[in-house]
Amino acid sequence: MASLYFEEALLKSGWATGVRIEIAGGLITGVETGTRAGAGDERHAIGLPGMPNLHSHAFQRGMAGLAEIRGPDEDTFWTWREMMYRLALAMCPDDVEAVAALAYVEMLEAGFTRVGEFHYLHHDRDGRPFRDPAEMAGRIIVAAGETGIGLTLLPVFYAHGGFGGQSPAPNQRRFICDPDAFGRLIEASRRAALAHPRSVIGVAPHSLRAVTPEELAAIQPLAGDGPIHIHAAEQLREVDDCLAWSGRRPVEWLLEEAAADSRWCIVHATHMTQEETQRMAAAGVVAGLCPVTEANLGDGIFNGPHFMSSGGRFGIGSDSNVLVGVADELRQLEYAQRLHGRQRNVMSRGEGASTGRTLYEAAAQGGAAALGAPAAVLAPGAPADILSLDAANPALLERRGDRVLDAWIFAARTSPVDCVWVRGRKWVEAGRHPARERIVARYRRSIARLVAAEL
Ligand code: NGQ
Ligand code: ZN
Repeated sequence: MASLYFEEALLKSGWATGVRIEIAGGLITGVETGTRAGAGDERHAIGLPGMPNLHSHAFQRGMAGLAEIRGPDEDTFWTWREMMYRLALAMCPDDVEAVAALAYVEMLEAGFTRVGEFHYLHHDRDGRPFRDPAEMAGRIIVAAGETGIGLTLLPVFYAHGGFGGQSPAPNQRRFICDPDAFGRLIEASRRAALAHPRSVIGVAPHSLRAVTPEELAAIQPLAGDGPIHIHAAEQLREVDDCLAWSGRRPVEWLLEEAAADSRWCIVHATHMTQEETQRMAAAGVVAGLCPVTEANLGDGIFNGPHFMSSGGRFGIGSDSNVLVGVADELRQLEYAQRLHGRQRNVMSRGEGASTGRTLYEAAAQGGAAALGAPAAVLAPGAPADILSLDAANPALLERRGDRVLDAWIFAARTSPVDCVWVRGRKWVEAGRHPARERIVARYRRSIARLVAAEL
């Protein structure tokens, strides 16, 4: 048993001072407030629940910053995707493990304590399945285990290159399964995940572009009690193609035909009508918002005000991992809303409520739900997924309570994340992961080869 002492901490019931948190077996077993530190307590300034990262394609960290050069024609999401596919086609299992480990170190150092890995790079470079269908999934599991981040693995079902069962393109060959092969992949992934305790396995139909309604119905039960994630309505072209195919918009289609509910996470959900927004919120679907990537890819702006006023749930994801940061995602989310609506404090709960606090708590709750994980709160019975902030960071000086969150998210030049615990084990100290050096060195070898060969 260990105990942590925080001068102030954000508990389920709100901010408290003089907080002792007892931990045993990876869980929070006791929370005392208004108390002094005990002799053996490890002392910290500010305590927060760890943040779930509900949507990641870890391998894409390898191309971060490489797709910012203008091409011959208009640059779009679709031209970015061509470059992303070149990276995907170049990577061997060792590369995937090396790049994922770096991405997960960066996530932990940023304050993310669990990742939802939307994993679709299944097969060998020529498109042939590996002898072990979970060869690549296993590399994700090893990277998560090695770095300590909690894992919700979302093996992706991908069968088509466009709406209505179109054939996949040759450069999508590493992603493609039929429902039977996908069943074997899920089974093998479940076995491999036994190596990383408390990982959760869900199912991720890639998008309505990549699956038919029949396939969607066939794979859904493979999720068991786990979550179901899908990309939808990220780009206007996808909305138009979906309308042409079905007469309905992607989110509308998912709510009506797939009965998307609180087990579902719709990733992006960028382009929705007011009615879709309200219905998605009412259905309890979690919106998987990835504001930094959505800005980087030129996707559009989520209908934040209407979704929030309809009681919608959301979490944040670092998606392409072009830049990994808790504060970066939350700030970008709010700033896009401000620029769009020409207002301030758009995502705040209401008069007198801090925008930083509203964003942080909503994303922690929605993210945990979407990852099939226990609630992300500091309370007895919850996993001891915790982060501490450095109160000596200049941005945080003389800030207390909600103002700490506002300062971190909107005003800190350097990250104030100090220590990060996952299931009671400290994986980040003084802002650094202990294996960072070794993991960066391995990443450097992989990326040197990949850039020389393909990018
Ligand atoms: C992905 N990423 O699966 O990695 C997608 C791009 C697609 C984002 N949408 C590929 N951010 O949607 O076809
Ligand atoms: Zn994605």
